[in-house]
Amino acid sequence: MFEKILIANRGEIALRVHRACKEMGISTVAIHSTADSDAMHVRLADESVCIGPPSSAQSYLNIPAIISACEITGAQAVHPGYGFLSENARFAEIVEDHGMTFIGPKPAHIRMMGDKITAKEAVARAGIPVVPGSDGAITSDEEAFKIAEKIGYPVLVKASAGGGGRGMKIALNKEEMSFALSTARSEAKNAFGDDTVYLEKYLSLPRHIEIQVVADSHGNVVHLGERDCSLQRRHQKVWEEAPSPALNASERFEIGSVVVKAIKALGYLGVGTIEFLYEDGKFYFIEMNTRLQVEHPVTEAITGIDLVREQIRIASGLPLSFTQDDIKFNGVAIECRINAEDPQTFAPCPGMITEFHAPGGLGVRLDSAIYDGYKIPPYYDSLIGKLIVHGKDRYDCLMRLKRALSEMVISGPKTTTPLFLRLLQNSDILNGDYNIHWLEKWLEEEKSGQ
Ligand code: MV4
Repeated sequence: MFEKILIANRGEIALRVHRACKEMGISTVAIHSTADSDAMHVRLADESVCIGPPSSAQSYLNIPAIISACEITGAQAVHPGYGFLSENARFAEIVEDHGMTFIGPKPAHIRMMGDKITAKEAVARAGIPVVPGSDGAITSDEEAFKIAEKIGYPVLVKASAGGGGRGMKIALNKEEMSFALSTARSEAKNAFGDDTVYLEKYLSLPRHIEIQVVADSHGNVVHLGERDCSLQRRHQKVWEEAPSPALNASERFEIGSVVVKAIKALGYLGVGTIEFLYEDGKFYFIEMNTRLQVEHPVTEAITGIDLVREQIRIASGLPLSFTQDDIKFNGVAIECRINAEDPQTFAPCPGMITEFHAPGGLGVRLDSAIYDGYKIPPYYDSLIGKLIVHGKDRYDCLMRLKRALSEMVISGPKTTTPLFLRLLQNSDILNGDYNIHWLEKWLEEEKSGQ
């Protein structure tokens, strides 16, 4: 087992990883920008290294500076958290080339899943159901027309280098196709330097349901059920829950078995998430994430598995500490992302936290790196905390969520907390009756005073 791990991240996820390390008797190295000298992840770590100025490009994305920090401190492994360098295959390779362990999947798998066409081809071959569409890249308008006629309009043009919704264009009919193709191409070229696009049947009102998997280096693969992440705004998740209100136990078993078989066939290692659109009782693969995800705690709540601990064990060559039969899904968990943003306009609100009181009690977890007097810097993501509540059933969980949100005090910058209290008054939310477009539609209606 590693004796020292460098945590190549900041904020709540750096704390999350630090906590797992400490419980395993591992010492931690924090890295930070000059804007984060007073950050909690720096205060808690056993050692810290300042790696550059505030901008992410010069600090948390600065590979030479991070490798130097590893060498100076003698860290044996690097945990990338989420975001930043977590899905950068080149970074994973460089870490390994310097004789250290990257706590994550093999670079080849990170690269494969980073390209959406390669990812879709690979998972389809491994038996995962995908959205009907083109076999790989679209090379001409004529080819696109042919495929669209076959699968039926509306269709979606997607960028292969994309993900997270960037470079996506819908075509409702043949007349809109050429324009959708050319704008998707030019957006993709601009954003990613790669104008490769592919075509999919457009699913109109699906849910976003993702399956958590864990795979060790001994050939063991286990799924930890699903998370429903349909409540999003501009491709940013806002509320996540497990299990999905839309699935029953046999559907869960069915998709879980398909995914486990595929992950084995792919020879995947580490934690991973397979994202699906779910419509009319059917699953359609869209993307695979090769990192620990923001919303991993809802899965931890209902399974009792510490996902970061498992990541570290897997990276050091140990087997999973459980089998599929050990996994029992217990109750319901919901996560609310607390952002330092105006709850109406979603404009970022950095600044000083003048008062902070964390909610607590049975079934309540707050993952956050804020404290009284902490000044939220303007340079990074606006996520300042995740409130995760767990209850014996969905009703219990919703009541507990309302209680915990009402207890929480964060003064100074505006936060998205009031948004969740309003959502909890909505019958669709209480019934679990929502899809990927529900939240934006509701926000639109609220704004116009309906
Ligand atoms: C889709 C889709 C409908 N049909 N693919 C958006 C981000 C990227 N991960 C995939 N996305 C979508 N792909 C087909 N064939 C609708 C979306 C989509 C979406 C997906 C998940 C969560 C929120 C979303 C919001 C808008 C569109």
